[in-house]
Amino acid sequence: MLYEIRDIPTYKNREYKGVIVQDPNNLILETILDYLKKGTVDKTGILQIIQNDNNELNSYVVKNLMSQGVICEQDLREIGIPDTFIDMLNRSYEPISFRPGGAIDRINKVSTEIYFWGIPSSGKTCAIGALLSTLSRLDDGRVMRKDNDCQGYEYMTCLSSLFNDQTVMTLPAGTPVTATYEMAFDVYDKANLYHPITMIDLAGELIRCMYKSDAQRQLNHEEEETLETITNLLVSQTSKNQKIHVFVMEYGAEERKYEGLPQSDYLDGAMNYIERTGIFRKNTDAIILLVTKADKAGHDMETQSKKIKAYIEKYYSNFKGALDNLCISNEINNKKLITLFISLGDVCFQDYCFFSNRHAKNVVNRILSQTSTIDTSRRGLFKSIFGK
Ligand SMILES: Nc1nc2c(ncn2[C@@H]2O[C@H](COP(=O)(O)OP(=O)(O)OP(=O)(O)O)[C@@H](O)[C@H]2O)c(=O)[nH]1
Ligand SMILES: [Mg+2]
Repeated sequence: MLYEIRDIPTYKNREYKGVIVQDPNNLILETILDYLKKGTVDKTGILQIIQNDNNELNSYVVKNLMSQGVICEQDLREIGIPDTFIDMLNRSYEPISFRPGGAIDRINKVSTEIYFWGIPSSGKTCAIGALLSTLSRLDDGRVMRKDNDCQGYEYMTCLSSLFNDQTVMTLPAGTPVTATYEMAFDVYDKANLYHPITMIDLAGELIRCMYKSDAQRQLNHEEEETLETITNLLVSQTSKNQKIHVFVMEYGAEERKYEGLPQSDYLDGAMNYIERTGIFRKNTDAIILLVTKADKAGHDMETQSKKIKAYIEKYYSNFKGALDNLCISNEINNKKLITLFISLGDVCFQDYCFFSNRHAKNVVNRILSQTSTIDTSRRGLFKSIFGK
């Protein structure tokens, strides 16, 4: 049963047993109720699934199982679900959806552009939220200033305030395929020295479009348009900006398949697609392999680090090897791929999170060490004009 439920796509409008699923939440719920009726699974079985992985079922399904009398609060308590998360089930919070941003045809800000690539639900938006939240609350004298005229200003502001250290909150919903958000800001090291940065959050569906395009499969009109937009952004002659590409890899998703293919095939597809645009050749400052959901690899960072290293070695050595080669052949970051990992803290029922910025702090510092700075002091201007 567990396998069958995992098989149902957890994102909208996808195929399941040859049918396009409009509402996967409901499909999962219906499947469980059907199994209960047939006796294929019982209450203990359901609780075991939740106990084995608190994120196997999402808040919608758990809430409905409760309202239908299949399980109750006490059952959840007994299998170790903290009260903070059980309390959330009693409130009517839905995952937050953002309005799709308007089209972006170019990045106007002179800045380091940071792109986040990864399959749907791999944790890109959450990772960006954790990074933005950390950046906006730096407590070491550095200050972040958001550009209020960028296309994704509202998105950036909402995301960074959503992730608040040591509080429980509801995570955002998936990014629609046509939505690309541009978030521009500066991080001031000192009054006159700052890092201008633009982060670009892409829908995971886009990576599927890249794969499909590579495999010469039919794209629908919406997909074609979105893919064209992003390709234009990447190859746009108007932007001479340096770029950082973050390949987001979800820990523990090696078996999850999208339209019959695993994460690695889509990541390969995206990498090949970007490589074909020629963008890696000259203006890439760094390629980062960011492993998300590190909490699934243990509690302390040392264990996580070890397990993640072994995980990449076991399931993604080809993909990592290809990224290593890109760094070597294009002389990116002294020919070195950067591998990092991140976790939001404690996540439960897929939608609730008790956020901690422990991991995000490391990632922020590493990213800032890779981005160029602008020095507007008199000495700095002198240096930039005369190169001394
Ligand atoms: N356990 C755990 N789960 C996480 C973490 N980060 C994200 N998730 C889960 O992954 C889900 C998807 O995260 P998103 O950030 O929306 O994924 P995305 O890559 O932006 O997905 P698309 O927008 O569809 O491409 C969240 O709703 C959480 O359930 C984490 O650090 N730990
Ligand atoms: Mg997203």
